[in-house]
Amino acid sequence: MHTKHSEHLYERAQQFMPAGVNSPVRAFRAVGGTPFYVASAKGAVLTDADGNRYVDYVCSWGAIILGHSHPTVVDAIRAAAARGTSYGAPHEGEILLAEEICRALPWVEMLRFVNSGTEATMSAVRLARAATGRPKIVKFEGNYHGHADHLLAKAGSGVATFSLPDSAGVPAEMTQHTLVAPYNHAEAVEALFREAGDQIAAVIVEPVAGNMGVVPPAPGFLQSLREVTRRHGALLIFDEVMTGFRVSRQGAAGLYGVTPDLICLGKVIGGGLPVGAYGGRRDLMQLVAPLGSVYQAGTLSGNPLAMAAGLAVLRLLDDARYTQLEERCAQLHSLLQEAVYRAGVPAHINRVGSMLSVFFTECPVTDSETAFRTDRQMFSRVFHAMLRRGVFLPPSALEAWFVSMAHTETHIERTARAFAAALREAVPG
Ligand code: HOZ
Repeated sequence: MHTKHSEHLYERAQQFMPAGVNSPVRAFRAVGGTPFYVASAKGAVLTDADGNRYVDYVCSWGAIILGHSHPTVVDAIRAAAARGTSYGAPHEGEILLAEEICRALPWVEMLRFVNSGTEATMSAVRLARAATGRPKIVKFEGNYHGHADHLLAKAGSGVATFSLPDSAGVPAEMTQHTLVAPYNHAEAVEALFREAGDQIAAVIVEPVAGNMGVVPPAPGFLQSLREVTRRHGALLIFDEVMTGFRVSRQGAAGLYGVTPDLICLGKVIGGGLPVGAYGGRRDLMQLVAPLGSVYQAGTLSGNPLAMAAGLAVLRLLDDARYTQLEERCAQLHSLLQEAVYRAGVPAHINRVGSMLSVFFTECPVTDSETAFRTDRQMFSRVFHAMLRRGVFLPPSALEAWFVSMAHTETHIERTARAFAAALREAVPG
């Protein structure tokens, strides 16, 4: 396997960008080795600068659901670009995407487009604080809501991957109003509300955790959050940046039948272009400037290319496609399960729809404590053994694998064969 060109690009990149990347996990520090540099992507396959091809389970961290370079999406972006790449003024494309999202998620009565998931969660929290007149928020250990100061407390994703306490540069005052509970522990949330209920503006949660690997909500957990927030006059915010339009057309809220007050979206709704959105109840969204006094703005918000790409994707996401995706992922799940069983390797596979994680551990993974106790060195060995066999997994044990609608049975079977061989190679001794 030739890696000369990627290695050279990595050398160059490190001179100009920290660790040669624009987002930490991409640098492979959690698994070791040198990241490859992507030359192109089509369907389920990435091609690197040396011409190596990989079946892709990163899928732009979930943003790519139809597969890379889907012709309808590429045409939509091309057509939009010909009409101008950014206006800083309203345009019909924003309305079309907003209508499509609100039709699919009826509890989203109004929304505001932003440029990333980080902006969406940051703005939703500001709105919740303004609506309730309360300062505190509750978040969960191992949930990651982007890199806003007040949300970097016991965060998942890169923060957890590198075992960072949180982040340098965040004064303690910034997180003084952030209360943290263990994920899936409803009684811990009750206790926080008993202590400070009249100070809590909102509970923000990944309804399916995807940033400590995939951890599904325990039965009744989301319902309990709905109930406790209502009882105390606080808001419930679902961070569905990963799960929105991915775990079902109605995201996790639809899948589990729990309606939040506010929702944060990103990834899939931008069709692979930078986008985010926050939305929900009309009375809350009417507090956003210029209707209300909650200030939030952005030059590239509602960008015409991102709107066009997102709309093209959402219009193609019909029930038949979700059913097929579910079948593919169930097939992948059972083949991976069979491989770990045959290899006699202790492992637990968590899956919700097209998000899954293989944890090398004896115990079921239900929260950050159990996720952080898994064998990450084993994961790193499997990661590299898979890479050598042409399969690209997320370069961290604490991230989700994403499957797209372009993954065929052949890709899945090939992945399973590579996984079985990778396990044989990775088991010590
Ligand atoms: N922390 C992001 C996934 N949970 C990774 C984003 C990226 O590297 O693109």
